[in-house]
Amino acid sequence: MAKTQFMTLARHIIEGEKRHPEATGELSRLLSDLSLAAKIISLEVNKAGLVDILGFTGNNNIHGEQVKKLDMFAHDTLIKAMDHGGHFCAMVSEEEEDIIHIPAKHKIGKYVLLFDPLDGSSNIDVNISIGTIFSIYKRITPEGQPGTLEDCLQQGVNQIAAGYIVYGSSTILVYTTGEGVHGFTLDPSFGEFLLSHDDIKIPKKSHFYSINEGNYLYWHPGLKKYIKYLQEEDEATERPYSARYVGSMVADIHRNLLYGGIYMYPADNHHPNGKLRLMYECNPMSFIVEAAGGRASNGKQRIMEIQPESLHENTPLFIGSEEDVKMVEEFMANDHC
Ligand code: P6P
Repeated sequence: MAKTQFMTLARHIIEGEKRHPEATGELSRLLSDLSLAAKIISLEVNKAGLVDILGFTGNNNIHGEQVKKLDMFAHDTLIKAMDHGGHFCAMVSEEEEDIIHIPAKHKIGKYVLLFDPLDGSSNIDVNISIGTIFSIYKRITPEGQPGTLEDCLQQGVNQIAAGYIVYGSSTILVYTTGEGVHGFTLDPSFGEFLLSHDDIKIPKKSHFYSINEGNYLYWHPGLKKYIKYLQEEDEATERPYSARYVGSMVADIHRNLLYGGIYMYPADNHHPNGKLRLMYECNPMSFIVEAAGGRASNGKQRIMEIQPESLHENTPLFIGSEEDVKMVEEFMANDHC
């Protein structure tokens, strides 16, 4: 694709679809609708400190976590932006226990959207980057009727598109349809996402690692040995690695995507299946990282090959530079517990 100035997200998606004669153009419309929601959320996130939407709603989400107003704003904004375009038969959000069905007055579409409206929201009040994550599948049940759990609980390998928006020093939307990973930076002066990171490739090996070392005592012995290995001095293997942990997975993985690195949220004594959610956090981020040449597993199995059993199930996650993820898998395999 010719690299031109002012390559907008909409144009990039359309040009990508031109390579597929069978494309209906629906995916480009769907992703454009999603980018509108991202602009609205970005506006609120970037002025959260100035208006009274900080602090807790006093409500808890289904995971018992206190919900910040901005979480619900992002959740509501995404639903309002996506429920009437005729794209979807069902949606799933971290903030909603059950499937979100399309209102009867709207056309039922052939896709399923799963999303985490605002990941890392505990960082909102301290001005640390947070993000929206989305995952898109084609339905597998007959068209024309409401989507079902079967449509939503598909393996990650079935995703047709995935992406995230990171609200940081700038707002960047990164997406993949499986043909490369592309980043677009929002120009707030005229409200367009412009291509800024074309065809991102994650370095095969890195010298950054991201993990909450406060949980060290609870880790698998092999993981303990791996982290200690990273902290040893060896110039040839660029050790010691640098520790980078934002407390916001989207921010950590975005950095690792560009610079190389491994992000880990393992199972531990407090989180027997890890903390992160398979369907709307780990699968989409895995689709993106693998499309950029990286690797994503639960320590033993490719994330995108896990057969989901429930909408909000957790999974351990090791994701990033291919050689780094392979190495931590080896350390844990060699130290059975
Ligand atoms: P901990 C945010 O709540 C999140 O889901 C990820 O974005 C982040 O990396 C992780 O949890 C932080 O969890 O237990 O290290 O505070």
